[in-house]
Amino acid sequence: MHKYIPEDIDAVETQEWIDSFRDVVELDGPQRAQFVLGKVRDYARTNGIPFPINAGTPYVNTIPRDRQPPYPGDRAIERRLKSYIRWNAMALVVRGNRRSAGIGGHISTFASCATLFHVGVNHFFRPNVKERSGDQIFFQGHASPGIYARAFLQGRLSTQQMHNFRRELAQGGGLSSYPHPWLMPDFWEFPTVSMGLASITAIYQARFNRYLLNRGMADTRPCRVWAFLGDGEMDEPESLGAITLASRERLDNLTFVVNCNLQRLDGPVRGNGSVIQELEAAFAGAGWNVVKVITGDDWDPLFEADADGVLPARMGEIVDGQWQKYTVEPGAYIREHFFGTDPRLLRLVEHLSDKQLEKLRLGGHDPEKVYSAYKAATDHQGQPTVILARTIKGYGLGEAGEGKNITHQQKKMNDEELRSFRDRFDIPISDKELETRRFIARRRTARNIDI
Ligand SMILES: Cc1ncc(C[n+]2csc(CCOP(=O)(O)OP(=O)(O)O)c2C)c(N)n1
Repeated sequence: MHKYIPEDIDAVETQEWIDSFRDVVELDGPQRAQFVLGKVRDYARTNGIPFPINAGTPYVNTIPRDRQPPYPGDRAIERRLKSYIRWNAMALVVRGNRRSAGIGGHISTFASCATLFHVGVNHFFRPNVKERSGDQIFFQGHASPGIYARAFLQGRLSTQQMHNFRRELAQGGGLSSYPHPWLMPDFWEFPTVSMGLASITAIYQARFNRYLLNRGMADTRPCRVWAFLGDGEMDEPESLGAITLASRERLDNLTFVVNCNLQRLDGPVRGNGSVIQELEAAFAGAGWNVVKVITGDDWDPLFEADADGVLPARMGEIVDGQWQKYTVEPGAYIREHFFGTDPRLLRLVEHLSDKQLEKLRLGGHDPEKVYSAYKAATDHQGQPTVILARTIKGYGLGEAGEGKNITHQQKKMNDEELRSFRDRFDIPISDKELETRRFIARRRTARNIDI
């Protein structure tokens, strides 16, 4: 970002270099081209010409559309279930705070990582069964309402427990604020909410699994360790403190998923920079396999129509504070300020309405992009993988906080905000029922509704 780019003092010579390089690619293939470029770089370095290490790649998806595997699930059913879980997670916090203001809880973190979580549970995470050990998952601590919401829909938690979120000692039992096996031994496997714990513990867990295997003590081959982490959380010293250990030990049984909503507790993670590019450089430099999931399927046709490569270049210019601004502004603003800097960019979106521009989906909210990244991570051998997924904090909350600085602390929603949340995710709750902020349950009970 904002690197110093010297002026091109001889454009003809520059073009000749590019033409020769293209010839090598076309005639001898990409491997030979990489080899030649490597030789030029080595020549520069051994002759004292500074050649900075650059672990960054353009600000686009690592996996292009034509390399995406087919999605194995039923998107419509999955979306329906995910929407109900979104609703229950929101209702858990909002109801709690109506009963007792200040009881706390977080809506926006799970709202941002719901798709990251659901693609995992629907297609990747394997439970412990008699014949083999299962996967070990470190959940992003502030997303706990979403995990409870799913367990409730499955019938694993009672309505009473849901009513008593953050009131474990209340009559009938309750739910702890955050993941902790000491507080809820039959539910949580790992404590995570003190930020930085999940990352370093996940690395040592993956390493310990290898230790058990290598000494013939347990067959841990089927176990994969997944850690869901916040982008702000990556600033804790423990988060990056052991990442070279993971690559040195070739822990390909380990996947990090960083929920890059670009926000932390009360503001941007990197207002004037790019946290995704920074993390990519840190992890790639430490020897990890890095998979970036930046844009969703709405963007694919734009990239494909962009013959001059102006779109990736423009994306690379935008700092995170500005991305956040696009999240809270209407489509007309995005057209003027993002696409409006070059007529070629404007032409790419002339067929889209302002509303469509506003809704251009990001990668971390697109199940197919997320599935591709998880598949690439689980297939990859010899290195741990980090997935950097671009999301929006408070996704779906609209005026109640989507992408706003206050969203982390949002615990209340008025009737109007609830109505738009319900409509956006097609939740089967009538206007009358909105008032009660009911949970959606598997079976009809006195206080909940059926699905
Ligand atoms: C060690 C530690 N310091 C501070 C906090 C308080 N805290 C809770 S959430 C949060 C911000 C989380 O930001 P991020 O990791 O980006 O996750 P997000 O909720 O935005 O997805 C902070 C600072 C904490 N939980 N742990």
